[in-house]
Formats: sequence, structure tokens, C-alpha cells
Amino acid sequence: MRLKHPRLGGRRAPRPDASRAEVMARPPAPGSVIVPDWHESAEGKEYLACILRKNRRRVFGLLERPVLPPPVAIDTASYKIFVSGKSGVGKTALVAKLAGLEVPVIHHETTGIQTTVVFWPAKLQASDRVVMFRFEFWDCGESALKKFDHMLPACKEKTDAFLFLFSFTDRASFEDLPGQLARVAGEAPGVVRMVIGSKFDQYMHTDVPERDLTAFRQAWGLPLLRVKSVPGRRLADGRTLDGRAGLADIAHVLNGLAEQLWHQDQVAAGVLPNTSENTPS
Ligand SMILES: Nc1nc2c(ncn2[C@@H]2O[C@H](COP(=O)(O)OP(=O)(O)OP(=O)(O)O)[C@@H](O)[C@H]2O)c(=O)[nH]1
Ligand SMILES: [Mg+2]
Repeated sequence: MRLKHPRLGGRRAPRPDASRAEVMARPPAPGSVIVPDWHESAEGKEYLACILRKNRRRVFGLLERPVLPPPVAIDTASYKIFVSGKSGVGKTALVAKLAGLEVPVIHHETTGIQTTVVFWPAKLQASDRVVMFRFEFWDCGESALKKFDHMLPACKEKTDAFLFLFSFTDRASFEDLPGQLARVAGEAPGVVRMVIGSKFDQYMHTDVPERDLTAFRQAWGLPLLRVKSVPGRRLADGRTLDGRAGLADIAHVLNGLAEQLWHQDQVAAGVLPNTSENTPS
């Protein structure tokens, strides 16, 4: 039996219908859609093997996909995600971390749009089934975005989610969030919006205290995650990144994203009511 979901079945599903696509789901409570620590279970580890090779993360091109043996073949749900934020907040570093690549230690402005594919198997709470999420991250350097008018529309076109980054060490990037939300996601109802605080490892030097985050969360009702896009653990050779350790570092981001996207699709398709039952209290 296959899972019923508007997104499944190979190609990107069209948005259900105009009126429903307008429905903006309120974020689901964390852990209510995706089983949070499933990737650490024996079953989860088996599935993760298909995105690893010799303990390193596998890199997937635009047309590549992980192969699972037929008895465990699972459905894939594909999403486009636009990563937005001020220059230097850590967009490229975050995407590298999510893909299991080396994070840039020195800031080099991204000169155009970089797309990166990340696969992530996750288990659904409701049906106990595993779905392979395919995230295509679109990362555009902030200065390129300002210089070339065609870049923002290309990044926004048919996007399923916006990740808004601010840096814990850059107060201005936090204060710019409302402006960014209006500029970038203003006319995009029905698209998931998540806020990510980067450089959380520098929290001792933060310019963004917890009370400001609480106020922001109350005002906007958006999911907010914290990340540390720092170089991860190495394998015994001292050079190669340890793929499993890297996945443990970022599982909360991939699960959080999967949860928001899956939920939004179901609400938009009318499979789930957009009621307070699905929302955090
Ligand atoms: N300590 C720490 N450094 C980070 C983190 N995220 C990013 N950085 C550093 O911040 C600098 C800028 O990060 P980038 O990812 O290149 O910034 P960007 O947002 O892509 O910038 P543009 O491409 O210019 O728009 C780099 O030196 C990164 O190593 C983090 O979570 N912790
Ligand atoms: Mg960049």
C-alpha cells in the first residue's frame, strides 16, 4: 500500500487548488509529525546507510537518488527550499553542513545561485511509515541577489519553503527579519517559513538574547531553530568528515524542515484540517 500524500509519486505535485493553496498552516508542534530520534534507532540507521558511503556522506547530483533494496523501497517527497539572509550570516555554511560537506571557514561571498540536494529518510508519526525527503536548497549570495534582478524571482519560483537566517553574533541580521519576511515571502501564502539562528556556537558573544527570541516567536508564530555550522568530527584518518556524526549534528534541522513541509502539504490538500489541534499551545 502506498502513502496518500499530495507530494508523493515521483514528480512534484502541483499545488492542490488555488483556494486551498492559499491556506497557510500554522506550524505543527515539534515532534508531532516526524518521529524525532528515529534516525538513532537500529531501523533508522539502516535507512541512513543509503545516504552514506564508507561512513562519509554521499553527494547527490540533481538527477541522482539513493538506492534502497526493493523490499524497503520507499516514496520520495521533493521540495525546493530558498535560503535567505544577510551576507555573512552563514547560508552557504549551513547548506554545506546539511549536505555533509566541508563548511567554509572563511567568508567567500556566494557569487550566484548554488543548488544542493540533500536526501533525508524520516518516519511519520501518524502512519509509522518511512518517507525519503529530497530537499533542493537554493543558496544565493546576498550581494548577487542585490546586483541581479532576476535572481530573487528565480529563487522564489515554486519554492516550497523559505529559510530565514539570522546570526546570533549579528544583531542587525536579527532586526532585519521582519523586513526580509515581507520582502521575500510577502506574496507567498502557503509556503513554509522557518527562522534559523546561525552561529549558535558563539552564543557566549550573542547580540540576540533569549527574551528577544521569545518576543519574536510570539509576534510571528514561526518555527525557530538554532544551528552551529562548524566543522564536524573526522574519521580515523583525521581528514575525512564522519558522515554519521555530521548527520547527528543536523538531524534536528532536517526533521524540522520535513515536519513543516509535510504538514503544510497535508493542510493545503485538505487532508488535515488547519485547526488548533495541529498547532502548539
Ligand atoms: N562559528 C561559526 N561560524 C559560522 C557559522 N555559520 C557560518 N559561519 C562563518 O561565517 C562566515 C560566513 O558564512 P557564509 O556561509 O559564507 O555566509 P553567507 O550567508 O553564505 O554569505 P553570502 O554568500 O555573502 O551571502 C564564514 O566564515 C563561516 O565559516 C556558525 O554556525 N558558526
Ligand atoms: Mg554564501
